[in-house]
Amino acid sequence: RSVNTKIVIIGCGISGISAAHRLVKAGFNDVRILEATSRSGGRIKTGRLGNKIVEIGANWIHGPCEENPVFCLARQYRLLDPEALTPENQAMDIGGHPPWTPNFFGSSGGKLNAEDIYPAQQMFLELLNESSEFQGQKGEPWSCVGDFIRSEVQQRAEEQWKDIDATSRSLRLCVISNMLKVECCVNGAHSMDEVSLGAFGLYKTLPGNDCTFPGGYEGLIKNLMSELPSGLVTYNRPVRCVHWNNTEERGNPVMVECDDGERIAADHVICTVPLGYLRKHHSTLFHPPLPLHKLCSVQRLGFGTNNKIFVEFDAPWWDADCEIIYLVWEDEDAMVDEVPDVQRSWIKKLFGFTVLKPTERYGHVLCGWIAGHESEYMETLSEQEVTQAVTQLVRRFTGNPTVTPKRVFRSQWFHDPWTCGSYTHPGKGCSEQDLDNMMEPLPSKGSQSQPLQVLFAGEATHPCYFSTVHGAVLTGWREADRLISHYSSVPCLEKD
Ligand code: 6YU
Repeated sequence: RSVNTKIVIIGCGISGISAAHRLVKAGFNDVRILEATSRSGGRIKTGRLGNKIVEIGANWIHGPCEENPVFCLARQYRLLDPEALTPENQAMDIGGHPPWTPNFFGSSGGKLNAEDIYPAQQMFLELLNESSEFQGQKGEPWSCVGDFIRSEVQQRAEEQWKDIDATSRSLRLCVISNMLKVECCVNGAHSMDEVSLGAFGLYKTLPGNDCTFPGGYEGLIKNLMSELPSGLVTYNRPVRCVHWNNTEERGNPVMVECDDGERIAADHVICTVPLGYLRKHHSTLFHPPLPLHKLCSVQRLGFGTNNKIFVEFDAPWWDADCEIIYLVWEDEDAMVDEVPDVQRSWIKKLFGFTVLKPTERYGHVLCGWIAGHESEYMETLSEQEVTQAVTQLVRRFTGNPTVTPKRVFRSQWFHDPWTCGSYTHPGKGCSEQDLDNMMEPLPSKGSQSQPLQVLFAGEATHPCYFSTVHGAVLTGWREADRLISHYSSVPCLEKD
């Protein structure tokens, strides 16, 4: 019944693929995906460091449980280690913070005593949980998570840490700076001062202890793609402009104009371009332009950068059971998550490393994490300059002047022209309404024109799982279902 309905999906990331999957299964047979690059997967991108598999983009299944579509698909395709499939793993409620075994190193060189660090970490985690409780209150009297955490730490330290000596107290405040930098990575934000306190609680976690894909995240993409009709995706075909409310093309309300000049008529377009791309190109990507309320939401939601720097060593300088390494700068007791002199000191923004496990599979490979403008600057440097900075950093924190990385490889998401950053966070002044506006189809409700001309999917359009792969999958399915139910409930609008 939907034979002649022309549907164009822009972007072959996981949300575009998920939408196509559902539409094809429901019987729509004129569905195509236009993808700017030569590959599928978008921000799911598996690469290699020597002969080791590394994730350049998405890393974990956050909250692998029955409700998580990525977990269910990965299980169906047999892409997971047995441990991730156990009921115990699915039931663990980690609240977004995996219980990794840490090592702490200080900038004066050498390991720090975990006992000296825990009180600060504990306080930080409590405050982070409290930050989620300001939902809908605009966060008053604080507008951002950074301000709230700083002011509360100051107050609580006076009460709870009054009997400790000045040096230990200063170290704890330096730990707070480190934790703020961790959160910048988690949120994909330059600073926690750019993350709305009132909207921080919008993000929801699922139960389950985060797991990885032993054969690479792209295995998920390959399996999904193999179930789509061949030729459904056109690669190297960037879309330049979506002409909606189009009166030129008789019968088809939308006309998609590609960079190479090709014009494709459609009844519906599902746009899945990343928020970073949308923020940069909205004025040329839509004609007529996006309605003002939608545009304001595109600007209010945040989209920052989080990059990885993989570093391989011949031998470990961390403990055998260590899963995460924190680097604490002992001159940062002002609770800062921004580096003042980016060009000279960008590396100070790197909070530390996660350890790639198991060792039998990966050898001694660390994944460094760096967010914000410092991360964007890092992208402009040569691989050699990055290697030099990382080498100096590790030598300083270990106090060992001979440690030398064997290989270094970093991601560059900000300069990826089709992504322009990493993922979405609730920017300052943002509310639930902004995410609702993001997913609202064009034309807006109440218009006399043909409905559902342009639909919006992609991680930035999920009301509570933005910034994740499972969020992206659900938005693709949501927009496919919107069209499926439109054609099943309004038969008079069918074109055949
Ligand atoms: C997750 C994880 N993870 C690390 C890093 C990154 C991301 N995420 P896509 O971009 O995939 O597809 C769009 C396509 O459109 C693309 O192919 C383009 O080429 C194409 N396109 C663009 N313009 C076009 C044009 N004009 N014409 C045609 N085509 C065009 N998610 O679940 N676990 O561990 C991580 C991580 C470094 C960069 C991640 C993770 C995010 C996911 O990768 C991402 O959401 C989805 O892949 C997006 O799919 P898509 O289809 O929407 O877009 C308050 C509070 C919040 C706290 N948040 C905490 C959550 C933690 C998030 N953590 C992420 C962490 C990591 C480490």
